Amino acid sequence: MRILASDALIVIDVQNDFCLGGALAVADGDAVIPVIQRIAPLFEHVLLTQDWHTAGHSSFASAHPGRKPFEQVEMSYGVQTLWPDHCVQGSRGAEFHADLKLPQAELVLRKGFRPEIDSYSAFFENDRATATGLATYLRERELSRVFLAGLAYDYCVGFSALDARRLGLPVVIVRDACRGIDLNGSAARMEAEFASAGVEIIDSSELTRDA
Ligand code: VGL
Ligand code: ZN
Repeated sequence: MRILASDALIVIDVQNDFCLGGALAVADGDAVIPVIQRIAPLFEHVLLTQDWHTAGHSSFASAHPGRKPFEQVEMSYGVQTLWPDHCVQGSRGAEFHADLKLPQAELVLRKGFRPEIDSYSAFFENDRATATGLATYLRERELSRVFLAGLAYDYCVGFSALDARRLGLPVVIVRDACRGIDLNGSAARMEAEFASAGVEIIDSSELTRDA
């Protein structure tokens, strides 16, 4: 697959808390880093997202007395899974993993900073309506196709992919550059949605730079 000047690689949430030893560690999460380091130079445009929660964020189980991580609660905007405290603004866990070295990244998009609402997707918060600004950013920069890599495959990567499709953007997920949480079948559910939404899934070995 040839990469074009109008393509953006969006690296989702490769932060300490989602990696080995982190507060919400994704199994084998660190394994995405060498793959991302290998493919990033093929892209003219690299963008990063950073999960960036307030202390005591409403997506944290600790903010809901009697509730535990990975349970679900009903919020004003629908069902929300509760997570361990993670990616608190300014914490070490919120920092990008030290082995992720992408100084060429043109944008760091922070999300999940509103105390009352979570944001898995890089495009819309979990009400699926509050915009992060990324859609407008891509449009103004004439970046018309997105490649996704990072963590977690079945949450932030997946929601970003589905929202991009909703916006009419072609989406390619680089599968081996992602790892998932797979909570109660979330990965299979997400993949069924990828299929009906037309999200393309490739292996990093399929990527080649346009000559
Ligand atoms: C994520 C759960 C909570 C992710 C972020 O990056 O996939 N998952 N916050
Ligand atoms: Zn989060």
